[in-house]
Amino acid sequence: MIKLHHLNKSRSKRIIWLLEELDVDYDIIAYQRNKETFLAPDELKQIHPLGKAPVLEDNGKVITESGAITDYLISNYGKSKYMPSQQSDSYVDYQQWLHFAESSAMVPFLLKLFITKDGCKTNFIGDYADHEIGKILSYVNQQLKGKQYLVNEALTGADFMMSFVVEKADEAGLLAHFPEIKRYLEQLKTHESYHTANELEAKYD
Ligand SMILES: N[C@@H](CCC(=O)N[C@@H](CS)C(=O)NCC(=O)O)C(=O)O
Repeated sequence: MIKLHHLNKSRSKRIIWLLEELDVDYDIIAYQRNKETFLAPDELKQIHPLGKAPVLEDNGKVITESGAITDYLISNYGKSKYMPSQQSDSYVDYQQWLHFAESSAMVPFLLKLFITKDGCKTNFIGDYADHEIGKILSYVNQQLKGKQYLVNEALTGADFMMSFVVEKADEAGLLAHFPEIKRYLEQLKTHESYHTANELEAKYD
């Protein structure tokens, strides 16, 4: 049975909608935000170290990120509906919207939300950012243990996506306590194309 770990007032609502539309059997495991910090309760970390919702469990797999969950559910339970064929042009549009919803579109909304919360006792923006960066780097560091790359021990799209995050953390001097990430960054640098990209970036700067 599919399990959805759902946090109140959160992105997991979109997954509830999708599960309903797909008409699959599932259970909701509900969590409540802390009323002051608006963060998820620690129990959510028992299912995934980041302690963020939504989290989906299916067939022994734990899946995070609402975009990835959406892709997974539609690929596995969509009965060839809800996504264009991978060979079509519209598949590219589809992927763009999937990623856009959680990146470019969300950033200004989150900023707005944080501004409304700043000034409260918890000094929301600064504390939240430090706390989240630490959490995210610890998670990535732990995921990289014993691995050269993020997925399948080969260079994949995941590494191209994550290279920017890791470089920014390095530039900000945040990697001193994250040796696996430092080693991973060195691994990315073994690819000639990585350096070609840096040279091209410099050329066009
Ligand atoms: N990009 C992630 C975002 C996950 C996320 O930040 N979820 C929020 C709820 S909308 C959360 O769990 N916040 C509570 C916390 O960080 O403690 C996704 O799309 O699933």
